[in-house]
Amino acid sequence: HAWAQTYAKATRDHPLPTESDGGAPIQFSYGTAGFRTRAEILHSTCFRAGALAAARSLAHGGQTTGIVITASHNPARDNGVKLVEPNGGTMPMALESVAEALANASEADAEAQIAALGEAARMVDASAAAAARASDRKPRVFVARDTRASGRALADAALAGIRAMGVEAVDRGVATTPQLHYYVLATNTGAPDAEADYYARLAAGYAALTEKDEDDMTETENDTDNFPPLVIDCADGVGGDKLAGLSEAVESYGLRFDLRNRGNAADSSLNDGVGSDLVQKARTPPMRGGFESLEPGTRCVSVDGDADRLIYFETPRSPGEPIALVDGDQIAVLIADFLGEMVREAEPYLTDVRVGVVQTAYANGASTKFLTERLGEPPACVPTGVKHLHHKAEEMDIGVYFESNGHGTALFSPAASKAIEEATVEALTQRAMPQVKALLALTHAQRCINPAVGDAMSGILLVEAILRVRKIKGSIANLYYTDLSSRQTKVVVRDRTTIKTVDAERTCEKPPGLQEAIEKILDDEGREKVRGRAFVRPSGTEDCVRVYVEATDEATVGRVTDAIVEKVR
Ligand code: 16G
Ligand code: ZN
Repeated sequence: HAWAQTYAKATRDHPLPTESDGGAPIQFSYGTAGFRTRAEILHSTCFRAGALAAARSLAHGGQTTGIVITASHNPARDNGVKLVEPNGGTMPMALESVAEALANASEADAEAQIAALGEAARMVDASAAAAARASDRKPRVFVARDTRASGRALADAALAGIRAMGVEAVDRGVATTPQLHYYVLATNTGAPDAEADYYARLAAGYAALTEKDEDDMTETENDTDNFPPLVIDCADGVGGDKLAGLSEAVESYGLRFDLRNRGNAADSSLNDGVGSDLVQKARTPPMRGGFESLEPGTRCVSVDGDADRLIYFETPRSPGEPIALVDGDQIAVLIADFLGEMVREAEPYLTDVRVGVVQTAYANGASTKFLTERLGEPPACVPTGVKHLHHKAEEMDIGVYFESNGHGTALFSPAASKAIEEATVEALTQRAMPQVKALLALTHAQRCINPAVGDAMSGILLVEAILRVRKIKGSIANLYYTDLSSRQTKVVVRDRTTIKTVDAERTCEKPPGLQEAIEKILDDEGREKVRGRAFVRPSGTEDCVRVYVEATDEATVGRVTDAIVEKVR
């Protein structure tokens, strides 16, 4: 390899951490969403991840790839690194073991690192390989980071890793995870990829989707114009600045944001007492940002530390009441229902385009039941982690996927996009105006969505647009169904790897007897009557086991949880 020598020399300047894990070297693993751990031990990993992203650019004939330095919703002291492929997607799972071999090879063993990089530079599917051979692009990697204090130094390590491969490294500065994914996709498809272009694209999609036609205009000064500003908890993270940028782009279309926890206050603290993870799991409003003094029932959004998740909630209707949560499941149903209706209204010009939904086992059973009835078949269920959901949604014409925690988006297959375009032309020729209107809504929705990955910013625009189009001004909690009670519990065990799950994490295959015990606990409660459901799985991001229990009432959920936790310990 042309780069082997320079790389072998450079890697010596980026040694592995000197700390060890009880005598043994620290083992880095490419978890659910990249390498993620305490920031101070990530230096060599970021250098090597930079080299890996460079190898991926080489593999794709010089198409741009990317690196994001972030630990999302995890504490400020952590950091992490994830790779972005030329299509704006996440690193293929088949490369995870290569990435781990690279991250864990000793620095003296440059050979092992070079072997792993060589493998990454070769691993492409046949069509990509052919395109790569035909390409004469100059290889390049974009690097972005969130607002963590450790980010600058780790980004520098990644930039050095890219340059060690003789590949151009572009520092894209501070950005959200979905922004960087978008930049990579945009540049490879010849679209403008500056930050302002990203905002302009989303804002234009929002504007077009919410533009009023004549019928609406004649309504008495449509009061949907007077939506109050949307209150957004930015988790004291990168979303603070970036949502301010988006806000400028959408303001003239009547969408206003009231941004809180922007990371610029004296008491700012990333993800600590704020952010979507807290709001969704603890079902409380953010602890800072003045949420307690909002009007009862105010619609709010919480994003996470790298702004790829969003959760809606409404402040308590009366003192002492909990917030009304609008989690990823409810957001998915809102979006899928809207897109599904547009598809139906576009008939007979649009045919054979179906809207599907992808969930995980954590989806509230009430949402699954609702969708099963609405779609005529159960939504797809896959293991936790965006990569699994995204992958499945790619198989659908229009695939809406969301995790309950707010990661998600809607994907339009190339065939569906083309069918929508063609149907629009046909319907216009026939002057079939209701169908044209529905088809244009599908076109505009695609622009309002980040086409690369789930994105809190584009998610907010899409939801807000749907609410305006549908003239929904009141509460959006439990709009379609009422959530069953549920609880997620964290259990610390000696070795979480002894638990192995199958069937999209819904069944424990190991250790022997655990699944039978769970079944018996549910049966003893009268499973059917209480609509009981429970599962146990090892976390992909923390050293713990997660227990999920759902039933019609809190008391049952509590009893089942206690009984299962006892079996797991
Ligand atoms: C990561 C995943 C998220 C998943 C979570 C589960 C991405 C971008 N993020 O944050 O999708 O819900 O891990 O963590 O894939 P857990 O296994 O610790 O519950
Ligand atoms: Zn995130």
